[in-house]
Amino acid sequence: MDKNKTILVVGAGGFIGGHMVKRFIDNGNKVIASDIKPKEYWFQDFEKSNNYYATDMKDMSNCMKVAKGVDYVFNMACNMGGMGFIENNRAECMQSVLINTNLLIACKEHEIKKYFFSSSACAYNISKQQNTFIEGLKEEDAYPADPEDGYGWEKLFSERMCRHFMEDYGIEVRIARYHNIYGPYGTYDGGREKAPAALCRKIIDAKLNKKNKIDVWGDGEQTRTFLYIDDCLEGTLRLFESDYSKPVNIGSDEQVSINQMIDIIEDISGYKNLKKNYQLDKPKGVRGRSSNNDLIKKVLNWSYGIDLKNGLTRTYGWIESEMSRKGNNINRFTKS
Ligand code: GKE
Repeated sequence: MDKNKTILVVGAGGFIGGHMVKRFIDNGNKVIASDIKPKEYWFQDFEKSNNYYATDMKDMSNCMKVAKGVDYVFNMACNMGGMGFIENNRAECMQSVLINTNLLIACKEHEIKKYFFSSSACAYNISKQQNTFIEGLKEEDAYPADPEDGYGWEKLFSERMCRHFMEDYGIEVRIARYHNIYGPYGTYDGGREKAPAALCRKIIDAKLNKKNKIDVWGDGEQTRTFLYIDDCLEGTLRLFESDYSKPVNIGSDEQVSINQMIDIIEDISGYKNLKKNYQLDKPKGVRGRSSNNDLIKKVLNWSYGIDLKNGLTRTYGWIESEMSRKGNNINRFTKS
């Protein structure tokens, strides 16, 4: 990334956005960071950061103000979380379309020439995800369209908004479909957490409080792949620097059941043979999901490198240190 470019990261107070801001600051870029959360609730704090805005980017006037004078825009912002959140907040999730649309209009008005949009595996047709251990989803599997209700439709619609702003106004867009990104400095409690962090938290809590059982949503046989944050960032920046403007998977193809992931986390914790209370009424999402990485390998000549055991070891260690430091009054936000 050219360090002379000024970069706007929207969603800078969140998990992936926070890591992205740090990466750009370390690279020497001037970073404009914005998030709807008040600054004290941002997941990471950037002492050296140049300019940040705690403002609602669903509002057009805020987009016009914050985007003025930047070279690149990274839209990492949406109201989202794991299945526990997106299944119960569909209208909220759909409103993220305002962020993407108003940001693209601001790019057009300010003649900003390059734009990244963080899409999601939830854009994929759910009928192709009804079994466990499915074939990896290829980019064309998003059509015919039948994405995750609410959140998935917003992502798919916003992908097309990006495409048409490129076709009609010449804004170079880059679009990644993220497959369940996890790692330190993410949410691990409070309802927005995804499975990797949630299950790390539950096992750490069981270990700290000498419990012999954890709650698991569904029957534990549902399968997923999970991508560690460092690979997510690397893939995103390589994609941004490439000349490929259609949606592309950024995910892992190391597909595991939730029960298998729990076994990995128990190995990491040393606290094993926990009983599992399977809560069949909890949000489950699709039965199976995995990323096919043929296209990203072809386009970028790159693939992820951190496997699930390695990524979970780092994530578990961070959550354990946070929980030990804060006791059980879990605070979802921390300073880097
Ligand atoms: N969140 C969570 N918490 N999930 C659990 C838990 C728990 O304590 N126990 C078991 N699970 C199961 C869920 O029922 C689901 O079947 C699976 O783990 C993964 O749940 P998840 O990580 O919350 O979210 P999903 O992979 O189903 O969907 C997420 O996909 C991402 C893109 O790959 C979405 O929620 C978005 O975060 C995003 O689109």
